Amino acid sequence: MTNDLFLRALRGEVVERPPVWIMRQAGRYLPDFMKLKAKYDFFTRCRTPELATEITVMPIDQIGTDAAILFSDILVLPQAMGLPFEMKPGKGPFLASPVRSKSDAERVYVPDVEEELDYVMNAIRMTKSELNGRVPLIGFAGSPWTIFCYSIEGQGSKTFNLAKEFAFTNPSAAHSLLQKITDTTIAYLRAQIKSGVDVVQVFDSWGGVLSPVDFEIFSGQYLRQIVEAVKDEAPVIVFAKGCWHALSTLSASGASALGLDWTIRPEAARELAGGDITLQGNFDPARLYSSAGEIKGMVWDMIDAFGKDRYIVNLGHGILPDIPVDNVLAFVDAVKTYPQKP
Ligand code: 1CP
Repeated sequence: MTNDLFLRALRGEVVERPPVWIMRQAGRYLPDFMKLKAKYDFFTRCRTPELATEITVMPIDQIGTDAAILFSDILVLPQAMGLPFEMKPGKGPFLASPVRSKSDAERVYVPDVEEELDYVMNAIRMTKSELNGRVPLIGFAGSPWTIFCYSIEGQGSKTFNLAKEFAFTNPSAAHSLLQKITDTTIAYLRAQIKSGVDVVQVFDSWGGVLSPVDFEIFSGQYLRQIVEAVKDEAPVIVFAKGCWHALSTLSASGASALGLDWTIRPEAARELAGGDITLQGNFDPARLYSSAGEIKGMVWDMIDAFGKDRYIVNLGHGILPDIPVDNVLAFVDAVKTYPQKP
């Protein structure tokens, strides 16, 4: 690997500077991505290895991040489990017949992921060959709770109250569905690793809608099953947005790193997560609207606060679609020019 900074930071080694990548870097704001988006619908971009590869490698060539993340979506997994999600342009995921009853949940099945999601594996192999060892490739999946949220709700939501209602009033059906999603996710991440990804990240984008007690019941235990099953095959990063209360339990899960959103101070996150684990984050995505000079100052302060070791610079959530490319370059450049302290 020509640039293995990201892998070394995940192992907790002393590094010359922290690595940087950006959640959702493989889409959204790059003009060349917009051109492909105008030509091909979302799942065509995911299912065509040439397109997924081109989009994945784009930020490596144009932005210079230290890791690539495969262009795909967390919802390809429930699609393979019999939930035919569509992507509505400008709106996001949509499932015409969401899971609303025990019998709906029973119809969801554990597929053969290597067969059903072979296009993901083909995209990984093609991307690895195109990257040619320049930077590591990150594979990913949604957390069982987050996939459950979309499967019940059928679309995005600010609160996911329908998903919570289902979980709280049908706990046994909810747990059997969460377990099927967990089993599929483990097989899926293992298949991604076998196809060549160097690291995997699990996105619990909606763990933060749960109370700390319910998080443990409906999300934490499934996240831990995944980490346990995968950690000996590749480093695992767990990003549980809005779940600072779970940092200490997640830190004991065997994950190599924990992702953080922007609402927590670096010092507090270090204290909650404990000594050895690598932390990743947590620049407010909207702070990329600031000037290049301000971005640089804030990034340097952030690295000072986390410390340059056991740390991966990232945003606290996905990049916003209208961030000017020059500001993204300023963010990455700030990390690369971070002054070494004696
Ligand atoms: O046509 C388009 O381009 C639609 C926009 C888009 C893109 C570029 C969606 C729809 N998904 C993606 C790609 C994607 N999604 C990646 C690829 C890598 C990258 O861009 O860097 C990744 C890692 C995801 C993960 C994802 N999808 C998450 C977890 C991360 C997060 O942001 O919290 C979630 C929650 C989704 C669901 C999803 N897919 C797309 C949208 C608009 C949404 C969110 C819907 C909502 O508001 O709830």
